[in-house]
Amino acid sequence: MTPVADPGAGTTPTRSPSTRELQALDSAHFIHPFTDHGDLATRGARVIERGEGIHVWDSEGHRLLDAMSGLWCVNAGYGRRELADAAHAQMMKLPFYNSFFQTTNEPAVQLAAKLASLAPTVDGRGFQHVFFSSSGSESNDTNVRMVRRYWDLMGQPQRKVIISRLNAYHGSTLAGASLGGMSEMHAQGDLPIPHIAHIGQPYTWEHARPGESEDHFGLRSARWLEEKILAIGPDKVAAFIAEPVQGAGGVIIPPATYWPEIQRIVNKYGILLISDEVICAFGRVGHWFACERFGYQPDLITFAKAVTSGYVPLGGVMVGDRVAQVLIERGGEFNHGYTYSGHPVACAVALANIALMEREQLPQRVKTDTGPYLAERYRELADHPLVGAAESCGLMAGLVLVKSKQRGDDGRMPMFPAELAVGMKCRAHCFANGLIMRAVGDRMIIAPPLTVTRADIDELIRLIRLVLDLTLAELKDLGHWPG
Ligand code: PXG
Repeated sequence: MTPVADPGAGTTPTRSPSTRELQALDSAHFIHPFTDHGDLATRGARVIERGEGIHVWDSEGHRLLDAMSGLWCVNAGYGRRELADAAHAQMMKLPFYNSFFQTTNEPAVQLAAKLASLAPTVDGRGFQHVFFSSSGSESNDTNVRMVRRYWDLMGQPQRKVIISRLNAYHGSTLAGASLGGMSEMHAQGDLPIPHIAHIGQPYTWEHARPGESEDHFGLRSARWLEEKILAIGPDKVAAFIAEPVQGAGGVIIPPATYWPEIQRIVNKYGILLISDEVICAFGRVGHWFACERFGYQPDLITFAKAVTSGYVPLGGVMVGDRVAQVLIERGGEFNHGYTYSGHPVACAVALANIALMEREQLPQRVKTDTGPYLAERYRELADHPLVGAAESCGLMAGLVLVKSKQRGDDGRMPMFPAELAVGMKCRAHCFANGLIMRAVGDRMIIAPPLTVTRADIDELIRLIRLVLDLTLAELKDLGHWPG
């Protein structure tokens, strides 16, 4: 570890701080996202020190298989020298210049053109333009402003409502958290802001009726959008926003019938469609942009995270021709932008990252090799006594921990009581056994780097089976099994 200044001993670098010292400094000064700091202070934060390939190491020397790609972003894996080289070269040439006041810079221009070439085109309609930000949240704020501006310019300023879904995650700014459908987020700070409405999510496990087919449920849940549009008044609805597969909500994969029906409905009422692909783009589900996989054509696509494989912050909005044409031809100045819109270093890293992904054919590999292989191996986990369902899409996957596989009178497998926090118990076994997996309630989810090999997937499945066994043993010890 690089020597840092000893706290309280002046500014001269002296020695490497111990894990305990870092934890104490962390507790004293660092407010973390989505964290209970009282709780964190009692246990001390885990200090992650370095990464290589699909692994990270903590400050105590433990190696962890990072099956979450950092936070759904390190798609190219850790330790990729060419990304660091691209940042270094660009920093030495031009570390920053803004793109306000009729100026631009080469990496931003090249990246915009590259992204336009990768975006899907259907019936001659595609994405020739990009707006840059530094995160997914900023990008979704941009979407709200852009959608409102579009409808103003179209002479329909009454179209203000953006419809989203419960359990969606669209970021943490006021607009992002409002668009999102997380009730714990809405409970803090008087959210959502006005003109946002929510419908249910297409989560078959939770919301399909007993005996209802996937296809039928897909159509029924898509029609919740039509019902909401009619309830609000079609002339007041501006847009619908959704993740192709809900990520933070627990890797909720919609039935195949869902997205085509959503497309039919937005077309019928002329409302804009925003595909929030902050997690799903850049190869995660086997395509550069996930809407291609699910067969729909959005007007705006939110991206961030894996555009740089998380090496530096960058986000943005792919602006479809329908919206771009109106903004450019009729809009004059759009009074919106960030200091770091089109940051040259972030854009240079993104270009190097996309070149790397093209060279290693990562989206293609996910589509034809590692994605299908993960699906096959992941499904096997459903034979574990704790697993009610195990499903995947590309390289994102979720499994449900259940109390019993015996279906109750309601036709469903019973779940553990929330207070038992079985998902968190399982997550603790993951960390203790060299695996990073996320728990969303009692859904355990993964999204490993796209560089994983079949052998890595075998190792991942072995570790997951191990932590499931350990979780089961703990539940038995606690007297909660059989449920
Ligand atoms: N949209 C989607 C679909 C996301 O997943 C954002 C927007 C916001 O991006 P920024 O860059 O502003 O964080 C995200 C972010 C989790 C988790 O617990 C997921 C995200 C962020 C933090 C935690 O799975 N996704």
